[in-house]
Amino acid sequence: MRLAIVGALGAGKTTLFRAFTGQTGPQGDAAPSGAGPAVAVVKVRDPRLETLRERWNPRKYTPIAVTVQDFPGIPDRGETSGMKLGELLAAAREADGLIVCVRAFECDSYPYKRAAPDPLREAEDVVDELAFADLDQAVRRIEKLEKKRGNMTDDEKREHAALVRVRSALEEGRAVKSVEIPEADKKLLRGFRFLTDKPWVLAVSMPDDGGDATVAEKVQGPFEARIALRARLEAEVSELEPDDRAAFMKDLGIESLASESLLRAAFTALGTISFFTSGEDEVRAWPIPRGANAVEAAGKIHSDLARGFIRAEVYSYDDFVAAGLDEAAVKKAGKFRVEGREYVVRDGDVVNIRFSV
Ligand SMILES: Nc1nc2c(ncn2[C@@H]2O[C@H](COP(=O)(O)OP(=O)(O)OP(=O)(O)O)[C@@H](O)[C@H]2O)c(=O)[nH]1
Ligand SMILES: [Mg+2]
Repeated sequence: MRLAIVGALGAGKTTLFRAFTGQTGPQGDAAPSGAGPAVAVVKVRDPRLETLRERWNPRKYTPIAVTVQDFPGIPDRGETSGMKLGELLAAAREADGLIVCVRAFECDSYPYKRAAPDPLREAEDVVDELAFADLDQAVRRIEKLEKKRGNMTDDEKREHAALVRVRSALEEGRAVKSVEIPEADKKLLRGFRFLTDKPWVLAVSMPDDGGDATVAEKVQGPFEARIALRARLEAEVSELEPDDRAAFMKDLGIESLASESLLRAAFTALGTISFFTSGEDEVRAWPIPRGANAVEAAGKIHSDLARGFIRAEVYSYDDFVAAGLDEAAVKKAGKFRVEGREYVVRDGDVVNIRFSV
C-alpha cells in the first residue's frame, strides 16, 4: 500500500514525512525540493495491536507497514520543482492514496512567493491542478477514440461513454470518484489511475503554537478525512528515542500523535481493515479489503491456509478486552466463534485459521 504526500512548494511535506518516519529525508529540511520522491516504509501504529503484544509477549511483533512517498512540491505555473509537473503527477498516479499537505504556518527560511499562509486557497490550487491533470487525460483519450468514429469496438464505446461522464464531472469541479460508473465499466477506466479517483486525506500543517485547527474542516476538496496537525513538533517527537518521547510530548501537551491518526485515516479511506493473529510466536496485524471473507483473510497469511481452509476461530478484539484478555473467559462468555469460508472478516477480529494441506 503506497501513500503519496503531495502539495504546494514548501507546504511542509518533507516535515510531515519526517513525522511519519522519524527520518530526515534526503531532501533537507529547509531546502527546496530535491529530485524524486523520497520513500520510506512506515509501521501503522495500532493501540489494539500493542495491547495484544503486552498480553502475549510474543517473539515477533509485526504491525502493518505502508510505503510513504515524499513528493517534491507542485510548482505554481512558471516555477520550478525537482520534477517536471507531468512526471510528478505520473508518479503520484501510481500511489494508492494521496495525503494532501497544506500550509497554515509561516516560515522565514523558505523562499515562499507569498509568506502568509492561505490554506484554503492553497488547497484549492492543488485540487485544481490534480483535477486538471485528470481532465487532460480524459480529454486526450476521448479525442483519440472519436477519431475512430464508426470503428470503435464495443469496449471502446463503453469506455468512451464512461469518459464523457468523467469529463463532465471534472468540468463541473467534481472528482472522478464521485461519478457513478457501472462496476463492469470501471475496469475499462482502471488504467488511467485518475488522481481524483483515489482516496485523499487532508493534512493541514499548523504553526508550532497551534492556531485554529477548525481550518481543516473548511478546506474544500474530495477528501475522505481531514486532520490539522503540528507536523514540525511531531517530526521532532518521532526523531527522539522512544524512551524520551513520552516526556517531550507531555511537555508540549501532545497526548497522541496526529500523524499516527492521519496514517490510520488514510488506511481507512483506502477501504482497508485490519485483522489480528496472536500468540506467543507472533502478534501481527494484517490488512485486507473491507468485505473480504475468511478464506481471503487466510490467503493473506499464506496460500496454504486458503487452500486447506477448514474453519476460522474468531473473537473480536473488544470482546477479548472485555474478557480481561483471557481466551478461556472469551469462550465462557460465548464470544468465541467458529466461522466458515464465507464469513466476512471484521475490523479488529482476532483470527485463528484451522487448515489442512
Ligand atoms: N512553523 C512550522 N514550520 C514548518 C512546519 N512544517 C515545515 N515547516 C518549515 O517550513 C519549511 C518548508 O518545510 P518542508 O517540510 O521542507 O516543506 P516541503 O513541502 O517539503 O517543501 P518542498 O519539498 O520544497 O516543496 C521548512 O523550513 C520547515 O522547517 C510546521 O509545521 N510549522
Ligand atoms: Mg520537501
